[in-house]
Amino acid sequence: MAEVIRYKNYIGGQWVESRSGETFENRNPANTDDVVGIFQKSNANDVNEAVAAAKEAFNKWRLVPAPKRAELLLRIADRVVREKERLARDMTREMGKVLNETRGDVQEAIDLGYFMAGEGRRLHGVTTPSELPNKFQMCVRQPKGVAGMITPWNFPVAIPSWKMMPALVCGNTVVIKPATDTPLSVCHYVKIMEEEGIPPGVVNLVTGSGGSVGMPLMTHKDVAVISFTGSTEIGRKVSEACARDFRGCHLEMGGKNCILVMDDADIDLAVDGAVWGAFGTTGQRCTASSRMIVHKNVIKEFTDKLVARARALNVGNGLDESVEMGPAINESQMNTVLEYIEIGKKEGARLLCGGERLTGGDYDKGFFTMPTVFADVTSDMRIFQEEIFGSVTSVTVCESLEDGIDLCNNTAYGLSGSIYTRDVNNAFRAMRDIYTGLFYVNAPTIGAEVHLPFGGVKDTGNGHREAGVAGIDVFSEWKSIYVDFSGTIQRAQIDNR
Ligand code: UN1
Repeated sequence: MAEVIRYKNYIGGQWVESRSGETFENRNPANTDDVVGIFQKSNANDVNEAVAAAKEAFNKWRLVPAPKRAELLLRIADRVVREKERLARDMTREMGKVLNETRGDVQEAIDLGYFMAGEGRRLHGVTTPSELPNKFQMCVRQPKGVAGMITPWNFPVAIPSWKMMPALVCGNTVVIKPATDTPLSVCHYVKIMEEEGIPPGVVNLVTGSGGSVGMPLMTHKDVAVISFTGSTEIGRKVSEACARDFRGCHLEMGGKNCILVMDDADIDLAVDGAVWGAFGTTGQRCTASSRMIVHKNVIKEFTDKLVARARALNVGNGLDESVEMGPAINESQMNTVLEYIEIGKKEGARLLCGGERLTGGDYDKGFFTMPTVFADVTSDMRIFQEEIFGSVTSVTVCESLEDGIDLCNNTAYGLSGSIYTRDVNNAFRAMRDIYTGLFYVNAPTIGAEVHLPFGGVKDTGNGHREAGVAGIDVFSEWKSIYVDFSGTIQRAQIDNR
């Protein structure tokens, strides 16, 4: 057996052990015999050191011209291109999703790196005339300072890149706490940044739990902004912790995303989308298609085809290229999924396929659940309302477009939605009336690209977006600058009236 590597924190340009003297082990969710690595079980002392290093580094980094900062991001992205396969393989080992998807995850970090590198030569603000003579005015973006990041396990490098790249290009310094289930990908990413020349203290990495690392980070007086992706339950705590000190706070939380299938849709295409949207990443995306709202005229055909496809999915270790769906991230997540399946059955939903843990042979070494489809799901059921984050989807009948739109909107969340239809009128009504931050026509609810804003409404977010130019807003403050070159006192709103 290969020796298990011990990974360290990265603070002030040094790889260091935690002050706690403790570590934790991380295992492959598809094969728990495979130890992915040993990581630092950090605490508030480590966070304090990382924030102090970031605060000091900010003094210089903020003055590096943005196009120069961008050149470094470009080099990092180029390097990630060269390391893509290694990063993807290790990500499959630590997270479980299949290789093609981890390659996509790494690609998303590359795309975002390139995009933000381009933004370094823009970082546009508005220049606008004054109401007074001989006066000039403009808006510039200023970095906020130390940016704290708490990232999830389902996109181990893509989501860290969505936060780190815009923060860095704006001139902020970073302290990142990756998910306890997936610290390895961020360790690799930060190592690449170090090797490509990120100055000491500009990026700091502290591994460990939400309670011991996340909490001290989000309550630290020297942290200017927190960017968090995770559950709505934890997001509420982050929001409260930041609110006390008016700390900037960007939250990206749960989803209960719908695919609305109309009776004029290409049903085979809709089924393709449903299978990918529901079972891609084992359903562990905030954008996963967890509710199919299907017109009564086509519900039988759609459901029969969906179930046949779900039953045929090849579930297993994502390192095997023929596998289509990997395991749940850990035992507790698997148990949550199995509990929701029991809840669905008790509520009277009809289980059409799946519904159990996969066992026997290699399955016993991982946390595998079957692709599961429930029918006869109604809007009062918990499996219709609550985010499951696993290989479970539900089918609900609708009578009409209006009824379908109402059902889609009947949730506390508002991340992603989709409609399958050939009728342009239906498509435009759904685009307008389904209340989400992302929307797709004739495609499932997953698959956002990095140059458009990503995020949601209602309990999914708190009004911010990441990725796209909008992602820069989280990490910069507007400063409006007025230059009066008249040589006289000029009173706005008074002297020109
Ligand atoms: C997530 O759902 O947790 O849009 C992130 C997508 C990916 C990112 C998803 N590009 O599905």
